[in-house]
This record gives sequence, structure tokens and C-alpha cells, in this order.
Amino acid sequence: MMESGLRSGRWVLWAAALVGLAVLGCKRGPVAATSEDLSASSQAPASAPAASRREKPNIIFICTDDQAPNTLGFEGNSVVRTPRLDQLAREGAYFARAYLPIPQCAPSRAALLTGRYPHQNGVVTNEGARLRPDAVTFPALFREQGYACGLVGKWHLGDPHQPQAGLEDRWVSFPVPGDYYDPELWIDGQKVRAEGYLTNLLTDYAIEFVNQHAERPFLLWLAYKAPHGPVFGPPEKRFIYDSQDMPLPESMADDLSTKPVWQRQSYMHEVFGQFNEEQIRQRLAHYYAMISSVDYNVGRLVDHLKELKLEGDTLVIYMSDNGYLHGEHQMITKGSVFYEEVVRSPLILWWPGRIAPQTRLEGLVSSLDLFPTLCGLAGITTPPNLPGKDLWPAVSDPSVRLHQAVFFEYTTKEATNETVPMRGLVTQRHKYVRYLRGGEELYDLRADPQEMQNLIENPAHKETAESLRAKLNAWRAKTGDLAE
Ligand SMILES: [Ca+2]
Repeated sequence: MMESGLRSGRWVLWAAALVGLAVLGCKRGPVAATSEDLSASSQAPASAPAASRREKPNIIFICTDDQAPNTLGFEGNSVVRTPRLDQLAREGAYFARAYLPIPQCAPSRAALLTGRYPHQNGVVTNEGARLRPDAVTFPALFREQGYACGLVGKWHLGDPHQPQAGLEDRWVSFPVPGDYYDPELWIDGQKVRAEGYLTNLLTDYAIEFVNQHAERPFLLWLAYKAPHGPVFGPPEKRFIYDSQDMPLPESMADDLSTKPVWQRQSYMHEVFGQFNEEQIRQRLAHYYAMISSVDYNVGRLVDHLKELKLEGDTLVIYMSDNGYLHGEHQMITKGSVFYEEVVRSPLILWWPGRIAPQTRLEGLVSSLDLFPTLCGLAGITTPPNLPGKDLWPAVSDPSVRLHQAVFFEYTTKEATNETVPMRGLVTQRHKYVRYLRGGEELYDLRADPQEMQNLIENPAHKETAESLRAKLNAWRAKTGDLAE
């Protein structure tokens, strides 16, 4: 029985290798004939049993770009169509309160990769973002332990052309911002002009990577550019939305009069002033279309894992590097604010057989928790003094609360690069924000989930404010945060 299982498993791997070779034969980047490739691999015997469970699981880390929370059907959004991501959330663990330590592209990615806050790892802004040469990334640790580690997608942490940071068994990237259509890609140091739509192309390369490394543990960092701007949708008509169906956010009524002055002076508020309501609806329609295209492509990748019988050996993580404002608080884009739409991310962990279906976690988590979580699953010793915590106890028992608070920081305004340092934290109930050059916010998220009422001047909340100020100060002292 065991031997026949192994034989079948080998057959599947052999089929995968053939698909990989077919893909490699395509010199101009991927894989126009994706559906044929997939159908070839699907000819593997239907009776092939699942491969034996490995000690070291495969990791597929899917990171979208600028995807706000509440942009999945699973999260209660009745407009967006995300059937495959909803399915992953239903079949796995969904984190309702997952936060980024910084809501900006490059620093958020650097924090994920190093497991350290921006002020600890040195990447505090997009401007000139580059990992320190001595930065310890989790892919580098995984690669030392025999994992095949690759990047497919956006890098945004220095040289986009060459494999680096442990992601050195495959490197398919592009200089930011990159193009959605017929993009220039850099593949293992070689420039390629690919044909097609970026989200589809990156998924093809991800499938190719899985095929090539199906026989050993692998770690794939799949970093979609979508739904980052420029805001126009994918080519497939089935993903298009009618702008008239797009709801405008409730918090667009916030005139910012009770908010720190930085917000009224922000680039985000200025951009908001450049669009009328119909244009905001149109932007949202294109944004949702890009998310539906990601949804379809994640489904394609997951289907492929299942065809290779790898789903029991593979943890799939889905999250975003930061959120986005589509008119909330009279702002568009993201930047120096810590509203939920910006600083919270969808987060799904999917691993059939290892994560119970319908696992929903209401406790606070940070993307910094993923570094120790992944190392824990692979039996890899983490570097000392990482601020994150292993999520697995909470995945196994969602009543476990890992954090009393999680923390955020920000240094520069989006686009203008003006320095507006700010810090903040969120607890299960409250959020406290401090602009280091003046201005504070306090919200009761239970009573006011839209963050409309800044309670910082309200005498009834004085003690709460004092307690959260002290918490923030303690965190800053503990993590060596010296910004002024
Ligand atoms: Ca981003």
C-alpha cells in the first residue's frame, strides 16, 4: 500500500517535471498555454493518494499590494466577487484583526521578511528602500535548511534584477512600479519582455516554480502588484464591475475637524479633492476587478497544488502589504494615518489537514508574527529578540489571545516624502495614535468602528488615553524607538 502510494506520488512528480520542462521551453516568459499545461498535469491518476506528510511543509506566501481589509466576500463585502479566497478562508484560518507594523509597501515587506519593526530593521520608508546587508530574512534561514526559495513578483527592496535575501532559487521580478500589460520582467538576472497581464503571468511563474520544486520543501514568495494603482482592471470582461454598484464609504462624511491637522493637510486628502463621487466609484470598480482577478489566479494555483497532491504538505498564506482608502475620511490612497482601512490586512492561512476549517481568530495579530510562526512550523530556530509571536497556539485554539496590543509606526507622507513621524497601537477595543510633532487620536472601535469620533479630548476617556500613552511609551523604549 505504502509502496503503491509512493509510486503514484512519483508519477505525479514526474508529470509535474514534464509540465515544468514544457514551461521552461517557452523563452518569452510564461506560458501562454497555461490551460493546456494544467490539463496535462490533471491527467495524473485520480486515485493517487496524498503524498506522505513532510516534516518541513512547503510555504506559499501570497502578498497582494494595497489591498484593503473588507475587500473579500468572506469579510462581509457583498459587492466584491472572491469565491476562491472565500473558500480558502472557510477551509482554513481567517484573522479578523491582523495588522501591519507600517502601512507602506517597502517597509511593510522588509518587516515581514526580517520579523522586525521598521525602526529596528532600518527600512522606514519607500524612499531608497533596501535591506541592510546583515539583515536576517526568513527565506535565507529556510534556504539554509534545504528549502528551495523563490520570489515571483514585486520586490521593492533594492535591486529588482538579481536573486537575493535567500530567494535565490528563482527570481521573477520587475522594477517598481512595473506594468500590468506586457511587462518587463527580470528572471534570474535576465531581462524578458513578457506578453500578457501581470497577475496571470506571475501565477504562471508560480505554478512553474511549484512544478520545478515539488520534490523538496519549497518556499515561494508570490507578490502580486494588484490591486495597486494605476487603477484599471484586468483584460477579462468577467471581472469587470459596474461603477453604479460601488458603495461610497460611510466615513466619507468625516470632515476631519476633530482629527490632527496633518490629516487635513495630507496628500491623501488632497487627492480626494481631485475626484468626484462617480470617479471614486469607477476607481473602486477597477480595484475590485483587480482583486477578482487575483482571486481567480489564487484559485488556479491552489487547484494546481491539489492536482499535484501537495495541498496536505503546503501552507498557503494570503495577505496584503498595506490597505487603501477609497474616500474614507475624505482621503484616497494610503499614508500617514492609522485608520483600519490602511493598517489592517486580510489574512488567511490555509493548510488542509493541519488547520481546522472555519477557524476564525478575533484576537490581535501582527504581520511580524509570521516570521516566528513559519520558523516554528519548519523547526527552524528564530533569531533572538524577534518582537512577533508564534501564531500556531492561536490557530489551534482561537480563544488564545497572543497580544494585548499591536503597534504601528510611520515616517513619511506618501508621494511627498515629507517627514511626519507617527506611532500608534490598537487593543481589542481601542486605538491610540500619536503624531510625534503634535496631535493625538483615540477611538473606541467597539462603539465607533468607522473611527469618526476622536475621543482624545473627551474627559470621560482620559484614563484610557493615559493608559494607552503609557503602553506606547513602554513599547518605544523596549524596541529602541528614538524618533522625534
Ligand atoms: Ca503596498
